[in-house]
Amino acid sequence: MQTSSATKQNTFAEDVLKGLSSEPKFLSSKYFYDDEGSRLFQEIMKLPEYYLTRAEFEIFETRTKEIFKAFAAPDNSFDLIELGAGDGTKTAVLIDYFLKQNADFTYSPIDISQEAIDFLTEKFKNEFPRLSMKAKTGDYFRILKTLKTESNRRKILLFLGSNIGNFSPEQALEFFRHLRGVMNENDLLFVGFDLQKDPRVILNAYDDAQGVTAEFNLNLLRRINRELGANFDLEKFSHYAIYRPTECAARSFLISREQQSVFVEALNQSFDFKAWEPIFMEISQKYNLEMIEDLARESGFQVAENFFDENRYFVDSLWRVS
Ligand code: AVI
Repeated sequence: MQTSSATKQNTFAEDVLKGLSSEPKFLSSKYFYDDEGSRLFQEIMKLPEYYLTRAEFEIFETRTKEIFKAFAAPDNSFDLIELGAGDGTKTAVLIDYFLKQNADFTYSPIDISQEAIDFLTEKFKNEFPRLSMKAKTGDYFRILKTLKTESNRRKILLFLGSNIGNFSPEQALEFFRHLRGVMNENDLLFVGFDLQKDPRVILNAYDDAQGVTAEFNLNLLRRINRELGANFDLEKFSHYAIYRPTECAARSFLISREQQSVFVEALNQSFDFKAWEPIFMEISQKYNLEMIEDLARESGFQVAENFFDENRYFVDSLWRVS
C-alpha cells in the first residue's frame, strides 16, 4: 500500500504533468508553500509594497471590539475555526481580546500542513495558556463535516489574508457553496478580501523591487527539481506580473527566456518551451463590494457587516447564512 506522502507526491507529479502539457502552460500556486516557499511568503508579508497583511492587521487592531460584538452575540459563546491558519499573527489579536472579555470560546486552526499546525499550537499554548484549542490537520470540508455535529454552539469560520484571491471567481463561488453545505443556520463566515484600488499599487505588490516575489515563484521550479527530479535552469526563467483592471485580477507568470527543453524524471518526460513562452503561476483576484455581495448571495450567504482599514485597501466581510 502507498504511504500518504507517496500519494501526495503522485498528485504533485500528476498536477505538474497536466500543467506543463497544457496550452498555455500553468503550475498551481498551492504548491508554492514548501519550507522555503513558506519562508519567502513570510518575507513578502513584510515588504513595503505588500500592503495586504498590514491592512488586515490594522482592521483587527482597530476594530477588535466591534468584531468581538458581532462574533459573541447573542450569548458570548462560540467556536472559532480558522481555515488555513498560517502563523496566526492576526488571529492572536482577536484571541487576546476575546480572552480578556472572558468569552466562552474554543479556537480550532485547520491547515493541510502538520508543521504549520504544530508551530501554531506551540506558540499559542505559550502565549495564551487559558485558550481552549483544538487544532486539526487535513481537508477543510471533511473536518468541517465532523465539526458540524460535534458541537451545537455557533461556529465562526475565518478565511483570512485574501486567500480567497488565489481562487478564480468560479472556484471561489464553488468553495463558498461547499462551505455553506457544512455550516448550520446560526454560523458565521468571516472572509478577508483584497479590494480594487490604484492598479499601480496592486501591481507593485506582486512585482516588488527586491525581487522576493520573483524568488517565491521561481522556488516552485526549484521544488519540482528537488522533488520530481527535474532540471529546470532557474536562470532561464524570469518572473512577470500583470494586473488587469477589467478583470480585477493580478496574475504572475514565469517566462522562458529562450527555447529550451526540461526533463522531469518522475514523469520520465521532457517538456519543450518556446522562447518567451509563459507558465501561468498564480491569480490574485481583487474585489469590489458589489462583487462580494454577489458572491455571498450566489453561495447562500448575506453580508452582515464589513470591516475596512483606513485606506479601504482591504475588507474583512462577515457573512451570515441566508
Ligand atoms: C496567499 N496569497 C493571498 C498571496 C496573494 O497575495 O495572492 C500569495 C502571494 N503571491 C505573491 N505574493 C503573495
